[in-house]
Amino acid sequence: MFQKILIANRGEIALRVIRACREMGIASVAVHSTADSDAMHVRMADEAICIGPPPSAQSYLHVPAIISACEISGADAIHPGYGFLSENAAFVQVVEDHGITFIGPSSEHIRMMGDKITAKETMKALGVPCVPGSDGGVPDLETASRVAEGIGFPVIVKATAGGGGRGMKLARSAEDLETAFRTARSEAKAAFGNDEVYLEKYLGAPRHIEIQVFGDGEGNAVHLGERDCSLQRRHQKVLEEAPSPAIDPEIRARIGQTCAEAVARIGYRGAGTIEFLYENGEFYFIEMNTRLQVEHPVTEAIFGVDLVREQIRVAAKQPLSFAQDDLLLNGHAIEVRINAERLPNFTPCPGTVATYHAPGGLGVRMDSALYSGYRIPPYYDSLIAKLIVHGRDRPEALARLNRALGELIIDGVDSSVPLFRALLDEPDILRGDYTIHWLERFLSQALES
Ligand code: MV4
Repeated sequence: MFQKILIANRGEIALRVIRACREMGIASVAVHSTADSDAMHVRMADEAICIGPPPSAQSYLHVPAIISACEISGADAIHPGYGFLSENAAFVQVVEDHGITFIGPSSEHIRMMGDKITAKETMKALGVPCVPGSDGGVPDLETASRVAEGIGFPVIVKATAGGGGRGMKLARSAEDLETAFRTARSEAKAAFGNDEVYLEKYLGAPRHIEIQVFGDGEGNAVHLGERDCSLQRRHQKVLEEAPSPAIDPEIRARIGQTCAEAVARIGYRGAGTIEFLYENGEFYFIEMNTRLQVEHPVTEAIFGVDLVREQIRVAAKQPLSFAQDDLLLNGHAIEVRINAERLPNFTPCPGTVATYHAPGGLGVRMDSALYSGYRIPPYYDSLIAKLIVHGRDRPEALARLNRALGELIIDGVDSSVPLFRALLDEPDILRGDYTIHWLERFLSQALES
């Protein structure tokens, strides 16, 4: 097992990893920018090293600084958290070239899933159901037209280097295709330096359902059910829950087994998330994320596992501490992402938190790096807390969320908490009746009235 792990991240996810290290008897090293000298992850880790000025490109994304911090501290492994360098295959290669273990999948698997065309071809060959569309890349408008006529409009043009909603263009009919194709290509070229695009049938009102998988890198893998992440605004998730209100145990077992078998067959190591659109009872693969996700705590709550501990175990070549049959789904969990943002426009709202008081009690987990008097720097993501509630069933989890939001105090900065209180008044939310378009529609109606 590792002696010392460096955490190449900040905020609540850095604390999450430090906590797992401490329970495993592993020393932790925080890295931080000069803007984060007073951050909680710096205080909570066993050691801390300043790696650069505030901009991420010169600190949390600066590979030589992070490798140097590893060598200075003598850390034998790096946990990347989410975001930043977590899905950067070139970084993983550099880490391994320095004899340091990257806590995550191989650089080959990260690269494979980072290219969305390769990811889709791989998943299709492994028997994972995919959205109907082009076979691989679409080189020109003529090919795009032929593929679109074959699958029928509407179609969506996606950048192979994109993902997470970046580099997508919708064509509702044949008249839209030329513009969609050309703008998708030129935007992809500008954003990613890669203009390769592919085509898919556009699904009108799906849910976003993702399957949590975990591989040991030796050809064994399990699934931990799904999370429903349909409630999003501008491709930012707002509320996630597990299990999905739309999925029953038979459907879960079937898609879960398909996903676990797929990652087992490629020898995948660590935590992974296979994203699907789910419409009319069918799953359609869209992307795979090769990292721990922000919303992993809802899965931890219903399965009673520690996913970060498992990541560390398999990185150290230890076996998974559970088999598929050990994983029993218990109850219901909901996470809300609390951002330092001002409604109704979600304007980032950094500043000083005068008073912070976290909710507690049965079935309540607050993952946050906040404290009273903390100055939220303006340079990074606006996520300041994740509130995760667990109950025996969905109504109990909803009641607990409402109760916990009532206990929470964040004074001094605006936050997205009022949005969650409003959501808990919506019959559709209480019934679990929503698609990927529900939240944007709700917000535009709220602004009208
Ligand atoms: C789609 C789609 C409809 N049809 N693909 C957006 C993020 C990226 N991961 C994939 N996305 C979509 N792909 C097809 N063939 C609709 C979306 C989409 C979406 C997906 C998940 C959650 C929220 C979304 C909001 C708008 C569009």
